[in-house]
Amino acid sequence: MKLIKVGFSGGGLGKANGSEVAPDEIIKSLYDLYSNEDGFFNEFQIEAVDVVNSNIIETNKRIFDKIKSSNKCILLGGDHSITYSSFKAFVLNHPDAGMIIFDAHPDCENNFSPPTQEDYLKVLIEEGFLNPAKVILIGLRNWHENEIKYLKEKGIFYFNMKKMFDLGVNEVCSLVMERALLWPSVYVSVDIDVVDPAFAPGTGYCEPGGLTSREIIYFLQRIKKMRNVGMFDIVEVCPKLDVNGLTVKLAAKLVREVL
Ligand SMILES: [Mn+2]
Repeated sequence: MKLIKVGFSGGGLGKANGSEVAPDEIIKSLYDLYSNEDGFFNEFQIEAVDVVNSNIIETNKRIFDKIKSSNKCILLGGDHSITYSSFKAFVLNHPDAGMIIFDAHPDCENNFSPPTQEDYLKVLIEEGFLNPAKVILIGLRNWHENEIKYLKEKGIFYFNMKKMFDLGVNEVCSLVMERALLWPSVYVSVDIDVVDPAFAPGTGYCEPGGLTSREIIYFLQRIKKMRNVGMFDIVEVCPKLDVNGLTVKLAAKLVREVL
């Protein structure tokens, strides 16, 4: 599969500064993982979007053009704003696509144009690129009042961490897959802050009480087997905030498992 580096932190409101080097760091770590847990060494090719960190509009355009002409691929961010243009290009080639999103936050804060890392999801919905009935959010545990109102108003399906703990990861994963298998195609977005900072401290918005490393690996190992998954992104890794490279290594492991 193709890995596309998008080392862009300009949509990050300052909190993602440093995430522009994450794609290279993750790929370096990826070479230390000889196979996935099923024992396969799946090949990958590396490409990059030539980002302009001071210009979000130009960068969005370049992301869009790159993804538009790409088949199944994994995008390595960068801050979460990159998912905006990436999904827009994906849905152009995959009409009525839905999104499975792992994130500690709903990212539905404002309706900024171009969107930042805090509102890319709301803007995709408001601009009509994404049907809110085809969104599943997993791992939420910190939100603004207006965000939870928005989720409810739009009928967006979500599993916060409380519900996840009640139901168990296995059951939640089955429910997610049952629902998403009805969509024509699926874009999977992983904001690394869905993982507990004990396992993934290298990110701008640490939120205690998240998934363990094993739980996110479990989810992705099952979800990648869905026939309609067309694309993954992994965002918000910030190497300069990392501890012993744990977050970078986890991101590399997730890439290895979904390749
Ligand atoms: Mn996010």
